[in-house]
Amino acid sequence: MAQILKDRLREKIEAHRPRTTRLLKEHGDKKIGDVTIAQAIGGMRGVKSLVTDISYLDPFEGIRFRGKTIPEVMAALPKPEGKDYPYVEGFWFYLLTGDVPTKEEALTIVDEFKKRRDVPQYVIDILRAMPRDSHPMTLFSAAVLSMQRESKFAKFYAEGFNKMTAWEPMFEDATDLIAKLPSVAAYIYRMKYKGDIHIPSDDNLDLGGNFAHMMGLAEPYDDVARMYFIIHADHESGNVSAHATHLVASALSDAYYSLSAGLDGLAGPLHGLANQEVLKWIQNVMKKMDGKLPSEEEMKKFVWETLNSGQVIPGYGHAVLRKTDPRYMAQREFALKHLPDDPIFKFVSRLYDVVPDILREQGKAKNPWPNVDAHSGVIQWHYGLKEYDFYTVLFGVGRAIGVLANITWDRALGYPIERPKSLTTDMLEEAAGIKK
Ligand code: CMX
Repeated sequence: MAQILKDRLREKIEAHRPRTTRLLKEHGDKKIGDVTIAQAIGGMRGVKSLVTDISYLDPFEGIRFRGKTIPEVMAALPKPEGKDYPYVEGFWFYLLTGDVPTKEEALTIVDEFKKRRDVPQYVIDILRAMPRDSHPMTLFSAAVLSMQRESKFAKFYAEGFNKMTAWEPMFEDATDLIAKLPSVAAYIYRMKYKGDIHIPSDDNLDLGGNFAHMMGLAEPYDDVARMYFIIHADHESGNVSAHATHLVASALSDAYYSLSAGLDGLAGPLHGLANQEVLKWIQNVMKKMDGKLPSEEEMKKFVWETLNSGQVIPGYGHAVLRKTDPRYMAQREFALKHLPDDPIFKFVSRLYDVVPDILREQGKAKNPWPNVDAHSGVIQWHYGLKEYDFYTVLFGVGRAIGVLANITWDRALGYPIERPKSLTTDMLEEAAGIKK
């Protein structure tokens, strides 16, 4: 058991519960916003109706994890010797508790994950039985769902549910899942793209290092993995993957059912799948240009062609952000340091030069700036991970950390089953005064 983390988490939960109880009992009728007809029809954009303390997304500043920006998180958390990015295991500790772990504490979680990372044989059998041309996200989500029989929460519920301690088996399931996901992802990758030749995990390595090793990718890919999983972990709870995970968990479904649902949402092209779409788009342009970097004028032409054909520019725009995504900037800084001359990086930079002005000129997108997905493929491609339909799985491994921290806390605070209210179009027309 991850005892240090579990004990710390218990302290935090016990200190936090009275805050939620008091808000509900004494201030439950205070308003935090009104809902407009546009919000009801338009995907509930901006409706304040979710609570999470794991991260907060400011439209202009971007994400803060437990109050810290991405650069602050990277600077504060303990790192493996000689590495630029922190232990993912320490980040899990931090997201759950809000406390920056010592290196010793982070290493306890490293050890804990090592004990839990083996994937049951039946999961491998299921993956092997699925058509080899299934999308990697389908394989990934199916693998997560297939492990549901391992759920400690489901067992706990079947044996008699206790609301006060329900977070404990949820935490156990979450820990099991985060430990296993890199092994599942690497298995899918090697099965699908690397001749079905697999690399066993190395017990001397942390999660990021071992993932790079199992993927067969050399240093500094270990640091790429650490950075990538951390920056993708959480983006408040209203985005599709986080919200889907939270929604399913609210029915007292366990972490396996919930995460699988979240991953299914992540696989949509307007959400996590955009990272593969960006690379696909760039490859198309590269083919048309015979590998040559387009001039600004030529690039503008390609962007307009995409818009005029009714498609979105993948990697640009956001439902909440109104400036360049700090997750984009974190990757851009990495690229400037490690791969400034990479031809695809130059493509991505040229896009950054032209797309915001074009989207402004088109006048539709509320945010013309790049999001995380505009940059993530370049670094993967540079280090040899060129199978871009795998990129969303990498996003999924990272996203799991945030959404599983969230649903552990959902259980701790006893959040109820989610059930917003629907209205009919007639009712909206009545509210608008169009119809009596
Ligand atoms: N290219 C072209 N048009 C865009 C656009 C883009 N990148 N972003 C938004 N628009 C359009 C929308 O399609 C919408 O058009 P309609 O009025 O014709 O329906 C209009 O601008 C208004 O949209 P919005 O309010 O600015 O954006 P939403 O909150 O509705 O959607 C998002 C947000 C991310 C889905 C959208 O910006 C988009 O489709 N971007 C491209 C896909 C992408 O990069 N997704 C990844 C987001 C990050 C992640 O979750 O991983």
